[in-house]
Amino acid sequence: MTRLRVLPLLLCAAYASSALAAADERAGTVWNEEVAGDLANSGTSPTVLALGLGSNLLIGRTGRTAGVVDRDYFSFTLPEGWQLDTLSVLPGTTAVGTSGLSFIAVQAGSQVTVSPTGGSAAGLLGWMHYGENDVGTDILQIMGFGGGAIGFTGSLPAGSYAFWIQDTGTGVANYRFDFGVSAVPEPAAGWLMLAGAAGLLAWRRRSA
Ligand SMILES: [Ca+2]
Repeated sequence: MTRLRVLPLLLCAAYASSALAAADERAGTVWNEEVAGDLANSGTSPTVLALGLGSNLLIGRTGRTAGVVDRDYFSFTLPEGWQLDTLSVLPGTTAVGTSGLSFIAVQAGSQVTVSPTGGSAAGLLGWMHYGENDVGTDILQIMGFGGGAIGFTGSLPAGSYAFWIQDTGTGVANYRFDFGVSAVPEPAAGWLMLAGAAGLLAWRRRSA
């Protein structure tokens, strides 16, 4: 009887510890324009970023100075077994112009080929207008509902993605984003969890 009680608990503990180990791999700051310089201004040759599992901070600025809009383009590739779960707007994010909103978009692949002045979202995976009111919000799913875009729901799976950020208002708009990347639960871990849950259920039935 003792073995039956302990086994499911051990299985659950094993699953929990593997999940915690994955969460511990926090990547930190992936790009800070103040330190690393301005992100690429061209969608077809974006700055290539290397994201890690966990938190990936992106700090930069856009806006219009002396009549020139500073557009920021970057891309990254999520290897097999990884996914992008969240895109959080962090404190320090500001927008300029009359709308008080900046623009962020994502296109599948390693380039943004959609024209920044074309006025059409066709070809984009998703987009959104964000501002100070979105601080503390995970906007990934909202981007997936961007009108005129291909759209997506849930996490973005393994693959390459190119992002485009801009604020065409006059002045400097700061942005701070956190890209939350996780490892897709391995089938083995899933089976382990199911086995643990089944064992627990059997144990509770026996107890009752
Ligand atoms: Ca910039």
